[in-house]
Amino acid sequence: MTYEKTIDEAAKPLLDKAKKDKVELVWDRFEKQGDKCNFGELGICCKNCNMGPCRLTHPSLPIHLRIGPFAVKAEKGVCGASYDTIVARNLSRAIAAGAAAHSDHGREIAHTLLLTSENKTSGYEIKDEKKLKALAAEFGIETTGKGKHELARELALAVLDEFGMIKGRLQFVERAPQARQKRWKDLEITPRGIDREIVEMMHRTHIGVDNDYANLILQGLRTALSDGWGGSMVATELSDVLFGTPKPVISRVNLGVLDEKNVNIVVHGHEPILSEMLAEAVEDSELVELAKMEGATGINLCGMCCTANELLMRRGIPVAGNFLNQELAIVTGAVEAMVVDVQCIMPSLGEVAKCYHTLLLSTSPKAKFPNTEHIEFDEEKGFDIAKEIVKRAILNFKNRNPNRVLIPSYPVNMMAGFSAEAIIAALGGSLTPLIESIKNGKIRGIAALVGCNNPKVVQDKNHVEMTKALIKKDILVIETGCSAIACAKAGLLLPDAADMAGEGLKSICKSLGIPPVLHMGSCVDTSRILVVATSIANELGVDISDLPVAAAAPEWMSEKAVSIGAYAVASGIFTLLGLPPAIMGSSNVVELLT
Ligand code: BF8
Repeated sequence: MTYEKTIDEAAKPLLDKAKKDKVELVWDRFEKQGDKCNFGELGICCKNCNMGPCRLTHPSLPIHLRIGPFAVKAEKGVCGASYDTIVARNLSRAIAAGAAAHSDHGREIAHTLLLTSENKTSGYEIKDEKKLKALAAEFGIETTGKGKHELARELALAVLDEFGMIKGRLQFVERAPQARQKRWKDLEITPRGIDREIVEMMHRTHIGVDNDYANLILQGLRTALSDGWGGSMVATELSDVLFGTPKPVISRVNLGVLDEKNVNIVVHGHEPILSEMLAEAVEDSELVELAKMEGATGINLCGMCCTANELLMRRGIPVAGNFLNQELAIVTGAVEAMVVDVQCIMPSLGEVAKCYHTLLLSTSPKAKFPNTEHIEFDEEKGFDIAKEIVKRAILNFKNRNPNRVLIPSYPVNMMAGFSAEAIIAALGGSLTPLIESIKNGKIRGIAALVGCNNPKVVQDKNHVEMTKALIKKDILVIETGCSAIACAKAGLLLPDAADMAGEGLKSICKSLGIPPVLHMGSCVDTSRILVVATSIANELGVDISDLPVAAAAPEWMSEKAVSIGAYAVASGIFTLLGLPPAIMGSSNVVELLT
């Protein structure tokens, strides 16, 4: 392969090892795809009914697709759908899929809270009672004289109600600045119910329903808002109630966190329901003893992708990597078990695991994978199932072939755990010092970097280069998801990284002992960024769009990132995408979105 694949130094030796071990990786499959489909890239291919698939001609298509025997001459789909309709429908469906992923995650957390309040779970407890009370009050629940389980039950039921549409608007919408709420109301895009917006989006994009591109995009924005101010915000807030609100923690990152002497378990995916129980199970004294009896020093749990972020933020558990590192973790030959739940898990992992001794375990009834053993997770027996998984990993230690192990030996240190509450605490109890620093020019603004890796670009390079350029210009950077992991690997999540910042930002970071790049959590925790932006706007009595706040997804690839981008725009945040979405086939849609 001729192109550079990654700037992650720990990943590079494993690319060579994969080649030697004859393991096909994401970059190999990317190359095999060859040139991308021109119609797909422009967003002018429609598969929404069986009169198609339809493709439209376009001036930017290569000549052989416009002239000659294979030319596509149609300027409308069979049903009459125009460029604008097809592009808007495709984009809106991507938003709906991304919003569904985040929101279903939120539903699972709410359901776990409900079961916990009814003493029907094993291993879970309510860790942040202060937040439980505050949220209950926000939902209009009488809190006096009620125990935590009673309150948790009422809150969980109220939140589960947000998925339908009995109230007619989401509770957290009221957190937004008044001017923003008015804008949504005027445009008739105030989200009414989490599931409702997603279902309506799917309905409208069925053949012969909504064919007006602007109307489709407006519903796309309402669907995205039901994610940012609904499903994702629910996931974050209730996870904090159950598992604790993050505070600053020190940890380590990159594939070097795998340990040659320990049983290595990598938990990969998104929902903390599973990973939190695994984190408890690896501390079980009988299991630690068993690991020693099997010849290991102990058990090393580490995370991959957003599950990693969840465990890191609340427990300081080390992070093995971000999206494009997942196959390479297995290529180390040192992973006894990789345990997955939902989202961003490559279906290739089973094939990769077959080349080594790694036990690949799926756990969600929603997500099964080829060449993977399924151990279904169930909150009602959460701790027992987690112990069973850890035991299986320990018993697999003897199957590791030391001659096939390669662990890069240099993990990077990092500081994470910056929830909105932790940022306020770091500032001494209020956002005023941050606002004053922006007013007096020491900090020139805030940039939120989010989203994925994508083999279309060199892994982590856009995230890291953009972050370095921003902090140098005295712009505070806040990050979530794979973006935060990318910058952590590059050493930017350390207080010492302030030396790379401009003088103003550097002086603030040094005085507070914080990095110039703040890790705010997993992808659903991008809702924390909305909370911070809203708090600043409300304190100043302005709209979010009046603030020097911008967002970017420099290496995005998932539909969840499309939903995040859309809710950032609809929330009034100037937003940049590092790679173009498939909208260039409609100049009207491009103009509307930009
Ligand atoms: O939800 S940043 S690759 S891991 S989609 Fe996935 Fe993208 Fe990573 Fe987390 Ni978010």
